[in-house]
Amino acid sequence: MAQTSSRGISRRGFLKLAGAAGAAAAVGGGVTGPKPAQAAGGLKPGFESKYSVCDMCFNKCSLIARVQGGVIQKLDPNPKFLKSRGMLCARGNAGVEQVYGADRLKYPLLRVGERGEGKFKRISWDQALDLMAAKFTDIGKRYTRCGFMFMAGSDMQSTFVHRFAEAYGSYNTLSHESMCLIAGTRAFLDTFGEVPIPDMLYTKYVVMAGANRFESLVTPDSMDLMTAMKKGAKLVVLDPRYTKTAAKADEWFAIKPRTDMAFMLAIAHVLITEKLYDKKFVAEKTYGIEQLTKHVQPYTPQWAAEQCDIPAKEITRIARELAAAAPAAMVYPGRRSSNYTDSTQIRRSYAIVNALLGNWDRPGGLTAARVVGLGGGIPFEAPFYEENPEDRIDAGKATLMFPEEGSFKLARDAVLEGKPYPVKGFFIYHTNPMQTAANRSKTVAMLNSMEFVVSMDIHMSDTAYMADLVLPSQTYLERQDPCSAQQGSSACACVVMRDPVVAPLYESKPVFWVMQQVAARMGMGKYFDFTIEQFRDKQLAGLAGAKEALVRDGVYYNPSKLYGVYEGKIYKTKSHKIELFNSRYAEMGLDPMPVYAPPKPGGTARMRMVVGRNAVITQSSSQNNALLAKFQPTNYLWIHPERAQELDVKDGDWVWVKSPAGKQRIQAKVTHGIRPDTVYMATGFGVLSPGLANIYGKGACIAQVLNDDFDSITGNMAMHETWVRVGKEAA
Ligand SMILES: Nc1nc2c(c(=O)[nH]1)N[C@H]1C(S)=C(S)[C@@H](COP(=O)(O)OP(=O)(O)OC[C@H]3O[C@@H](n4cnc5c(=O)[nH]c(N)nc54)[C@H](O)[C@@H]3O)O[C@H]1N2
Ligand SMILES: Nc1nc2c(c(=O)[nH]1)N[C@H]1C(S)=C(S)[C@@H](COP(=O)(O)OP(=O)(O)OC[C@H]3O[C@@H](n4cnc5c(=O)[nH]c(N)nc54)[C@H](O)[C@@H]3O)O[C@H]1N2
Ligand code: SF4
Ligand SMILES: [Mo]
Repeated sequence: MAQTSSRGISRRGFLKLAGAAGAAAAVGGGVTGPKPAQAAGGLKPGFESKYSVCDMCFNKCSLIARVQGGVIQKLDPNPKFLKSRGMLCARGNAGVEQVYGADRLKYPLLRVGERGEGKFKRISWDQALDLMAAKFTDIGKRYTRCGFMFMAGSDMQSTFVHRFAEAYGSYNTLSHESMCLIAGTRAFLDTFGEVPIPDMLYTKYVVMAGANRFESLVTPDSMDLMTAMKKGAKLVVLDPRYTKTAAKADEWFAIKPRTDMAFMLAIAHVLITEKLYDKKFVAEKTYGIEQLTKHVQPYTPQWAAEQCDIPAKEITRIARELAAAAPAAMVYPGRRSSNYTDSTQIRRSYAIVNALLGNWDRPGGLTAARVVGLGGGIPFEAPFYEENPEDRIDAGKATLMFPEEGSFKLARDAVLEGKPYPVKGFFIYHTNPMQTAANRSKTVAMLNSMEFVVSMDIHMSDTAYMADLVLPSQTYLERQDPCSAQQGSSACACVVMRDPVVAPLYESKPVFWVMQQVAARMGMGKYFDFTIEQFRDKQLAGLAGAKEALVRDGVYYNPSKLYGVYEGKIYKTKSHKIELFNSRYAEMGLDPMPVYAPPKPGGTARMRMVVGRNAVITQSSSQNNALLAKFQPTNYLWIHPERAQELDVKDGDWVWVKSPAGKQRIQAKVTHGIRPDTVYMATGFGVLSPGLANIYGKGACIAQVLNDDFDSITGNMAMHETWVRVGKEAA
C-alpha cells in the first residue's frame, strides 16, 4: 500500500518522539506484512476459500476469506449467513488491512518514558508475562484482588478475560456496554421482561428516534428496513441531524434533542384518548393501563409540539398511522442509549408505545429473542477471597446497574476518588476508552493514578499509548475463537465460529494464550487447562450436527418458532405482564411511568453536542485503516448556517469548541443538515498516539469535549448532556 506524504511526515515525527531506534521499529515503522494481490490485478485461479467471522464491528457477519500463498486476497460475504442478508459492508471488506496495515503492533512493548510520552522498548513475551504475573500478585497483595480492574470489548475471546478476572478474584470487570446500550436494555427488560428483536422485514411502519440504521449498521435491521420500505413500509425519522437514514426516510423531523419522551408520551396520549390502542392485547397482556391513561392525560400533542418542535397535527397523524399499521408497526427500540441522564425512562416511553400497539411477538413488530442453545463452554468454580471488599467499586451508584457490566463512568470516578477502596491495576483488551469514554481528561487522570496498566490491541490506540505494557493481539483473521450465538429478526438464531484463515504475523498472540500463560505462572493454571477446540466442543455439546454445519456452511441454525412464542407464557416481570406501570420502580422510589422534564437550557451562545456514526467508521477503531481512511480522512464540526453566520464562520474555517470537559480545534462544516441549537462531530480523531499514522494530526477528539454525565438508573454514560461554545480561531 502506497504511503501518502502526510503518513511519511507523521511517521518521521513519531520516530523522533519514540527516541530509540529499536523502540520505533517495535511500534510500527519499517517492516510491513505481506501484501494482498487485490491491488495488483485481482484474484488468480487456485485460491483457497475459508470461513471466518467479521470483527470490524459487533455484528459478526460470517465471511469467506479468499487466500492465496498464505495471504488473504479478498473477503466476501458468506451467502449462507442469513443474518447479514448476503452483505459484507465497506468496513468488512477493509478487514484485510487490519492484518496487513503498516501500523500493527508487532511485539510486546514496555513503557520507558513518562506516560503519554510515547517511549517504549521492545521486550520478549516471557518478560511481558513474568511482569504481568508479578504485578497481579503484588497489586493483589497490597490492595486486595479487587485492586485490579479488567475491561474487555466486544470480542469472541473476551470471555477469557472475564474468566481470568474471576479466577484471580476481582469483581471489577467492565465492558463497552455501559457506554453503549444498557439504558435501552434496562427499559425494555423492565417493560417486556426481555430485550426484543425488531421484525423489520415484515413491518409496515417504523418510527426511528435517535438511531441511524442506514449508517450505523445493525444486521439484519439495516437491510431489512430497506427491503420493507421497497414493499411499501413507511419510515419516520426523528433526529436533530440529517443523517443518511433521514435522507432515505419518508419523513424526517429535526426533533429538539432530549425531548423524545415528550413525543412518545403524546403518541401514547393520542392512542389512548382516541381508543386506537390494541384493547384486547392491552387488557390481556399488560399491567397498568389505568395508571397510564391518567398519566398521559396532560401530555397532549399541543403540549409536546412546544417541547420537541414537531407540529401537533403531525404527532397526532403519526399516532393514527402507527395504530392503523399495528401490530406490524413499531417505535424502533434503537441500540446506543448513552445519551441522557434519564435515558432509561426515555426508552421506557418507546417501549410503552410499542406495548399499546400490541406488536409484541407478532409479525412486523417486536419479537422475543430466541434460544440458540449454545452452551457456556468449560465450567469452573471461582475461588472465594476472604480479604476482598464487599462489592464492585461502582456498586450502589446507580439504582439498577447491571452488576456484570458495571458503569465505566462510575468506576472511573471511584478510582479517581480512591473510594471505597483503591484500584491500582488495569487490564484492557480490545477496547479504547481513551477515545470512546466521554471526558478524556478524566480517563487520562485515572490511568495516571494507576500503578500498572496493560493494553492489548492490534495497533497503538490512544489507550495503548497510555499503558505501561502494550501487547500485540492477533487480528480476527489470524486466530481461533470460541463459538458465538447470534440473533436477529426472522433470520433465525444461529451460531458462528472462527478459525485462523492465515498464520499470525509478527509476535501477535491471542488473549486466551496470554491469560493461560499468566495463570500458569500464578498457580492458577487449572482455570485454563483446556484448548479452544475443547471449549467449543463443550459449547456445542447440546446442538446435534452443529459442528458439521459450521465446518460445511460457516454457520449453524437452530430454527425455532418466531411468533406466538409467548402464547400461554408469563412475562419475566414482577406482575408477569408487560409493565406499562412498573411496580418494581414504584417500590424503589423511581418513577413507575416516564415523567417528562424539559431539557435544561444551555445558556447563551451554547449548542448541544451530539454523537453519531457513519457507515465507514466503527466507533474509534477503523479510522486508521488505510482502506477506510480514504473515505473519512478527518472529522468536522457540523454547524448550522445561521449559527455559523453569527460567529462569522465559513465552511472549512478553523473553530474552537469548548465545554466544561475540555476544548478542541476543528474545521467547520456549515450545513443545513443539523439544527441551529446542535453541533456534531465524528468520533475517533484528534488522537494522541503517533502510532496511528494515517490519522495522527487530523481532526479533533470528541471525547475531550463530551461531559461525562450518566443515566441515573443504569449508570450508562450520558454523552449528549454537553453544551458547548464555538468560536472562530484567530487566523
Ligand atoms: N457503520 C457503523 N455501524 C455501526 C457502528 C459503527 O460504529 N459504525 N457501531 C455499532 C454500535 S456498537 C452501535 S451501539 C450502533 C449504534 O447505532 P444507533 O443506535 O443508531 O446510534 P447512533 O449511530 O449513535 O445514532 C444516534 C442518532 O441519534 C441522533 N440524536 C442525538 N440526540 C438525539 C435526540 O435527543 N433525539 C433523537 N431522536 N435523536 C438524537 C444523532 O444525531 C444520531 O444520528 O451502531 C452499530 N453499527
Ligand atoms: N464519542 C463517542 N463515544 C462513543 C460512541 C460514539 O458514537 N461516540 N459510541 C459508544 C458505543 S455505542 C460503543 S459500543 C463504544 C465502543 O467503544 P470501544 O469498545 O472502545 O470500541 P472501539 O472504539 O471500536 O475500540 C476497539 C479497540 O480495539 C482494537 N481492536 C480491534 N481489533 C482488535 C483485536 O482483534 N484484538 C484486540 N486486542 N484489539 C482490537 C481497536 O484497535 C480499538 O483500539 O463506544 C461508545 N463511545
Ligand atoms: S456490519 Fe460490516 S463491519 Fe460489522 S460485522 Fe458485518 S461486515 Fe463486519
Ligand atoms: Mo455500541
